[in-house]
Amino acid sequence: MSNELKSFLEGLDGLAQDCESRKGQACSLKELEELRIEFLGRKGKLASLMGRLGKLDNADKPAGGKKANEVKQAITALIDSWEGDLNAAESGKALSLFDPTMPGRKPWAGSLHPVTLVMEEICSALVGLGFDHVSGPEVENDWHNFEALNIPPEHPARDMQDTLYVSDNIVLRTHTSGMQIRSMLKQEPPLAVIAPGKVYRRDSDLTHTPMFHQIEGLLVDRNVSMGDLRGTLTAFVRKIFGAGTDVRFRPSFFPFTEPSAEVDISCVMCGGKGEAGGSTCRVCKGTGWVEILGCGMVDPNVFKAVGYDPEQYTGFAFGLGIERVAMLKYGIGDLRMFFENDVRFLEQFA
Ligand code: 2NL
Repeated sequence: MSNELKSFLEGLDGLAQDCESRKGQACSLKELEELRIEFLGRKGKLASLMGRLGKLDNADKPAGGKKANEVKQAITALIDSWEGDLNAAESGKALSLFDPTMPGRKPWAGSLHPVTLVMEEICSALVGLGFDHVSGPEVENDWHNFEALNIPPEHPARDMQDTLYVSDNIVLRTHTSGMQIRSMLKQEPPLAVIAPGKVYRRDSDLTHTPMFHQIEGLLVDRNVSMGDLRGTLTAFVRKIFGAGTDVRFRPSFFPFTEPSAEVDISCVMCGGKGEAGGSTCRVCKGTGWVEILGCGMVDPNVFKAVGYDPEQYTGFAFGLGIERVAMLKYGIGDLRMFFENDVRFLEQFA
């Protein structure tokens, strides 16, 4: 073997060893590509060695060319295998961020507000008793909110202290009665409607909020009596608070009903005993009763305002606060809970 060939073959072996010694040096695919160019590129280390192949004796060329091919393939195979390793490492890194065995995150589903839940329950109980659901504006004029309801101009309910005025003649409705006044203006008896919604009062302390929810009911026909009122409301509260609920009617006063009454039910907390666990019941304060709604026979003056003949028709009406019912039903002690919208409170009603 000629010295030229020997030195050429040694050069090729050296190149292969050089490449092998670079194992682990390329830490990214970009660095590996630079390594590939260094060894196999057009102006790379193998290419510059190959310049010496043409200067060998013709007899030595086949052996030199064969070796050069082998070394080229060995280097290519080496770099290809490192590329495989790098790719595996990269995807391993990605997998460690997303452990596919982790349980999925539960989507957050909203739930209805307790005031909405109670409102819907009360409405469907009354619709079940035959009442129609009506709606109307929260910004109301003086006539619908006061005048038609037998609340005269000098009545204290009209005082700026109690009512939120938009202008001289326009208020934020202080009760939902305006909707029922509209129902009566629109149609002749018989009529049975419920009017639920937000109402506004100029009042804000521990037990009052400037906005709260109310539902009122109104039934008008010939020969409607106080007995119809008692029977309807007793059936209604037993639907909401349970069949075992005791009911009592106490005389009261509202400008729009005569006679008027307030309805108490046996205490939802102590069952009417007045004490729970050896101490005075905090819900009924020991009386065994809690007030739940106000009601009465529609005052003839209200009928006159809407053009109904009070000699032909009689009717009953009632009203109740939704937040109050929700507090009793769910044992909530603080009115402010309904308006803070703390999810830890709200999600209990899911
Ligand atoms: C209460 C008491 C009440 C009415 C509301 C009414 C409506 C018309 C005619 C007559 Cl159109 N009355 N509504 C009657 C009695 C009581 O509400 O304590 N509400 C929270």
